[in-house]
Amino acid sequence: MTARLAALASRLGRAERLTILTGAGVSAASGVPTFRGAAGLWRQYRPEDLATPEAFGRDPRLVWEWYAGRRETIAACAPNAAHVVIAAWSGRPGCRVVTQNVDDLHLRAGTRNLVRMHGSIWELTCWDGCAAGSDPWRDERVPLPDLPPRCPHCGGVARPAVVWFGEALRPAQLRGAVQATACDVFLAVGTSALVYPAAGLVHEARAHGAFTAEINLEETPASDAVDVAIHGAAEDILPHLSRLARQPPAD
Ligand code: BJW
Repeated sequence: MTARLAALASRLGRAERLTILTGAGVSAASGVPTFRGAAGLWRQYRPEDLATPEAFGRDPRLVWEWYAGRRETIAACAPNAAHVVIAAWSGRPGCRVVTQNVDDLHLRAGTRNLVRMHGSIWELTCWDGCAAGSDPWRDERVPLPDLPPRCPHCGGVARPAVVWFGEALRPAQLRGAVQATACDVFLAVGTSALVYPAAGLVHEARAHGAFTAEINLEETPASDAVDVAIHGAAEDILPHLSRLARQPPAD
C-alpha cells in the first residue's frame, strides 16, 4: 500500500495533465448516500422505477418526491476533505475534474475546470420540451413548494436536469469528459465503474498512454485495468497523497 501510494504521489507531483474522475464515494463522507453498496440508494429503490424518462413520464410526482428528499439531504451536507484536495489540485494548470455526481459539492469546494457528466440536482429543465426551458435553470429552493415544479417559461412540468438511464449526455459534457482522457495521470475516485460512458473513460485514458489509478473502498471492474488500485476512503487517501506529492522524492 505504501509503495503504491508513493508511486501514485510521484506521478501526481510530476503530471502536467491530471484528470480526476469522481463518483458518489467522494461525497459519502459528507453524508450523501451512494447508489450501490450496502447503504446505497438502489437498495431501497429500483433505478428503473425512478431514474429513467419512462418513470418520470409515468409518475412525475413520485420521481420528484425522491429528488426532493435527496435535495434536502444534500442541502444539509458540506464538502469533505476529498473535495477540498481535489479543489486545490484543480487550480493547477492542466488539471481537469470530471464528476458523475449531481450534488454540486465539488463546486461548493471551489473546484475549477469541472465537467458534470450527469448534470446537477440543483438545476431543472422543461419536461414538456419548450425551447427556452431546454437550457437548465437553477432552483435551489428546499423544500420545493409544489411537486412537480413548473417551467417558468411555458408553465409545463419541469424535471431535474440530470441524466437518467437511456438518456444521452449533454454534448458539451460528453465532449469535455472525453477530451479530459488525453492526460498524463487519470485518477478515478469513489466510483463503482459500472455506468457508461463514465466507466469507459479510464480505458480511453489508458489508450492515450496515461498512468491510471483508482481509489475506492473496494474492488471495481476498473481495478484490474488500472496501473495502481488503492483501497481506502477518498477522504483519507487524498489528503495523504496530497502531502506525499508535495514532498521531494527520497534519494
Ligand atoms: C468510496 C467511499 C469512500 C463509497 N471513499 N470510495 C455500455 C455498456 C453497458 C451499458 C451501457 C453502455 N453504454 C450505455 C449503457 C447503458 C447505461 C449503463 O451504463 N448501464 C449500466 C448500469 C449497465 N448508461 C446510460 O444509460 C447512460 N446513457 C447513455 O449511454 O446514453 C446513450 C444514448 C446516446 C444517444 C441517445 C440516447 C442514449 C446514462 C447514464 C446515466 C446515469 N445516471 C445516474 C443517475 C443520475 C441522476 C441522479 O443522481 O439521480 O447517475 S445512475 C447513478 O450511477 C448516477 C451516478 O452518477 C452513476 C454512477 O454511480 P457511481 O458514482 O459510480 O456511484 P456508486 O454508488 O455506483 O458507487 C460508489 C462507489 O464508491 C462504490 O464503488 C463504493 O465502494 C465507493 N465508495 N464510499 C472511496 N468514502
